[in-house]
Amino acid sequence: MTKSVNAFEANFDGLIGPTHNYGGLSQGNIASQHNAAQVSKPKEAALEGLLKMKFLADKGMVQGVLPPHERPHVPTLKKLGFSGSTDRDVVINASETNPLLYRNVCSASSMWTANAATVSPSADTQDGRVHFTPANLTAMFHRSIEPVVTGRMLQSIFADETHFAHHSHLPGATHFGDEGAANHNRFCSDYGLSGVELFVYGKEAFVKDGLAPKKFPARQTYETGRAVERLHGLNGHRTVHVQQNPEAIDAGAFHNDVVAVSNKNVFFYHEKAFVHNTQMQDQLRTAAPDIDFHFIEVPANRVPIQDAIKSYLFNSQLLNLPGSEGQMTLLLPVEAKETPSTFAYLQWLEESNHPIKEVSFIDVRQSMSNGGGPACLRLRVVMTEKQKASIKTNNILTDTLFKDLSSWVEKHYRDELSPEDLLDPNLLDESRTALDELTQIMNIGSIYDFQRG
Ligand code: SUG
Repeated sequence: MTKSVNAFEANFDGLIGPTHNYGGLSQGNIASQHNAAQVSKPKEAALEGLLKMKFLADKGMVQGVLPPHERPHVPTLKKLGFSGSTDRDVVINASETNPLLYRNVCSASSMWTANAATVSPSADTQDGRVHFTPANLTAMFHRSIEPVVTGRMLQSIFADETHFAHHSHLPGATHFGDEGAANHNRFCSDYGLSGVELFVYGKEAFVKDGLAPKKFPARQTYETGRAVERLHGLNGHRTVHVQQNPEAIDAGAFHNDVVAVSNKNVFFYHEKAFVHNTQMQDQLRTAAPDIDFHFIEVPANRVPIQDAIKSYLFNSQLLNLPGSEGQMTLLLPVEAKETPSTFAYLQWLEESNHPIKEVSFIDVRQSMSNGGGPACLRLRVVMTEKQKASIKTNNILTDTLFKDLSSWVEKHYRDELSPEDLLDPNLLDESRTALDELTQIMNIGSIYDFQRG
């Protein structure tokens, strides 16, 4: 067995941006479709997100923060031929010409950092570095404009090349559709030991008439997982690729993390999550005989798939809180408490003989109304103390950073945004002023296009 180094899981949450709104942009995401054109509350949303981060930091978890992206995104508008003598004119031109298109470049969707990238810890990679591949997010236009800036941010934070390796996002069309860590699980006995990485895909891109959802898009392909496996230098024997159940995608599980969540040796998932559940278990056990897997499969007759999706039971964080002696905590959205079948299941789970010994609930309703639960809001980065110490930017949450970010939100964010408010060109300057100040708070350098001229 390989030697374990002392490693831990850090969670990097996306700070919710000043243009948080309900654009109705994501086909196949029930909440996004259902809440289209509702009035959003950007300040409340960002403060909810910060409180979630603080909750975990106070429990002793290493909690990181990823800054929001610049929105409205003028460089995209310019690439699409919108012009004007100033950026404000470009924004006015685009919002008047095509308000629907304009809404796409205003989305604060970078908050869901589970989709920012796929991350492989150093214990799994050939060169012993942590590898990052930003997700191309090709399935949805409003998200496809994220990867370049995401890559820039990750490179600024995880800058030390002796510890971290960065790849470009995958090229091409939806054939290499990549939604990042939302379709990726890593199992291990201990964070510092070699793990097994599980890539979940919705369809195979280069197979004719393969199994695929009928109603909603399969955002991630098999070929994508294989490409990331190669790029990250993963051991092929300790990498598994399985297909998500098309039925789950058609019911609204647009990412696998809507129906499954893992931590260390534990996999908590819905009966309808995969095409072949038993085969998935066998593949994992064969790939990593050293890991004592613990599977918790939630039967559909106790929690119907629709309830799992509505409540986001699985879009929770499964955590080993420091000092918990190997027992796990599940941090869920409050909606899971309000849905009778999921609440009853959770009460049973806490009493039963499973490693999940505690359930906690957190209010992230502003994000949930766009289909983003606690797990969507975080990117897991397993790292060592040495790797963490190499981070020189101010991205790890402390009491001071929490206070600074909360005051920053209070100062710059609007209380409400209606679909009409989104067309207000003043939002451009408001956001830029806020983000410029944020890069100073975080000491992260000029990551935004508007700062680079
Ligand atoms: O990609 N919603 C996001 C939600 C992402 C959730 N992430 C994970 N499951 N990991 C999406 O569909 C809605 C935007 C809008 O409609 O305004 C949106 O992009």
